[in-house]
Amino acid sequence: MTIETVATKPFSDQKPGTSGLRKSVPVFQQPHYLENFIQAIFNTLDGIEGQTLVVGGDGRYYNRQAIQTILKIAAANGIGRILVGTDGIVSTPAISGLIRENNAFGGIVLSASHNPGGPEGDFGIKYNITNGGPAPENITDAIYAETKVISSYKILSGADINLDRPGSFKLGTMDVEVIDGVTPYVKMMEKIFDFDRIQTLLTSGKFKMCMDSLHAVTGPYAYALFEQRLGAPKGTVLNGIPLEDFGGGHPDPNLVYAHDLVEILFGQDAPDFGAASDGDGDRNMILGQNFFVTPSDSLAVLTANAHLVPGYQNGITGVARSMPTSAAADRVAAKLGIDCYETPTGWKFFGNLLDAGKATLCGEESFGTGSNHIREKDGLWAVLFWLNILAVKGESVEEIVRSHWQEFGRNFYSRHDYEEVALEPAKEMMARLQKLVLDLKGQQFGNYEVEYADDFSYTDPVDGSVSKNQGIRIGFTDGSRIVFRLSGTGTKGATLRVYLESYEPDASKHDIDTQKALQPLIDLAEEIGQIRQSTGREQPTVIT
Ligand code: VG1
Ligand code: CO
Repeated sequence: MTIETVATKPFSDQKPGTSGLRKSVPVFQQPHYLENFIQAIFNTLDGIEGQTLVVGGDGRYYNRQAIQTILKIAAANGIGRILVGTDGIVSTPAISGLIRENNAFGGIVLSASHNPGGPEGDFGIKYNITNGGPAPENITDAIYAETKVISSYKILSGADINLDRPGSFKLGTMDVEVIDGVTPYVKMMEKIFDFDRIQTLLTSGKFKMCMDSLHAVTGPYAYALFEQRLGAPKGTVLNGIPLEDFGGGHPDPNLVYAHDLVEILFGQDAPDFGAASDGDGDRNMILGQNFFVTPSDSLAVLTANAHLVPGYQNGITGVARSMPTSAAADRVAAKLGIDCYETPTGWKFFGNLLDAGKATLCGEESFGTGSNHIREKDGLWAVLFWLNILAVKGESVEEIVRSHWQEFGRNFYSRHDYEEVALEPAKEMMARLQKLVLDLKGQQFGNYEVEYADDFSYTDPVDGSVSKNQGIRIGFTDGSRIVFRLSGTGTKGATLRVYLESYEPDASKHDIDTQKALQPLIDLAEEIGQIRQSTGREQPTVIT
């Protein structure tokens, strides 16, 4: 085996977004495209020679080929050891756990998460650091700078490694260990949750659950956890076999893309509990019988009930949520007397808070929840957390959420997405809003008075780093909010996200339909944002 040095030219579009570099598969398949980015990662990281890395992906199309290439580039760059999942498949939360347990230097996560897969679908790469979490902006910026000047990469010539089953191999001087990614994850969950109580619930004959893995990465984990370890009947896990194109679906666990599960939970003889996860297993959707739990409410409910879970029974130090996530968790934090942090969108911003012990639980409105057990959001962890609460409380999902609203008030919340709209008008719209917010404070719109308006800027309380331009926030004196931001994970045109929130303390009004309750704010968002004109769309593509 010899090390080749291959001459290359930079690509101008390798800037990582909210969660790594995401592009369509044909873009990644261009000669040198993947190689450049991987070499740029290795060029950027000091002291990586001789170290251990964890590599795995969500199993989507191009996962296997990409892993073989990454292994050969790693070997040529003097990496000491690589742990890679069987078939190259490991969920994002499981990789985060493996990096931590094995004291690895970092990891390479191959996923475009909730974006569709297949030959014309999307692919993605993300670098995770020693704490198991996504690289912070100073590192992703440095990697991007490197991609703009790269002139060569190193690669080992040689045969592919057999990833079909666990085993140990040598690639040049580098050790490659093909490992089972599922068992360590199940063990980690056993340490956090009360498996005995959950098992009693799932085998009682009085409680039925459905877990839809959407033909993505969590299938093997869900079978091992729910059907094997916890005794739920066969058939509990739906779409549990990972497919390269996710069966042609959109592996995004929301009311639109997980519609089969939604139909089951809102149909006749519906199960008591339903859940779904996304392409790489870090997102979750929680449903009760005829009931949808918004991710923002889910974070608040988990925070309020954390003491019921063995892993958090001694209390939690704080909670963190991304800026567009509703303030439901803030109300719980205030009552518990713990800190609540508001960060920009993207899990990488939670890493420092978790490392410093400032936050124990974190969440995003985009169906992401997690804790200090790893440094990624964790879909199945959230499902187990809900099961643990249900097992202890003996109430239904709906009862738990309704009594939560009674106690804390209800934050009506919805996100309107305008997917794949033209880029330039979307950018112009944001530029216009950036100017507009400068003097919105104090202005009156009908019944609403603007309390604050800005382009969100975040100063990390641990390392002092500043992240600007993280989305337009317009907050009103009654606790309502409108947020506008452009997605950093889409791969075609622009995706505009409009986040709407209002607060209702009066329990007699908690039954109003969410879109109706938010209608005045939806109208106001149109008035201020001129969304129709900027997007050329009459309606959002996805409402959650
Ligand atoms: C979206 C979500 C964000 C999430 C990110 C990655 O980003 O809004 O909350 O962290 O996806 O999720 P954006 O920039 O498109 O709004 V995942 O499941 O890719 O790891
Ligand atoms: Co994901």
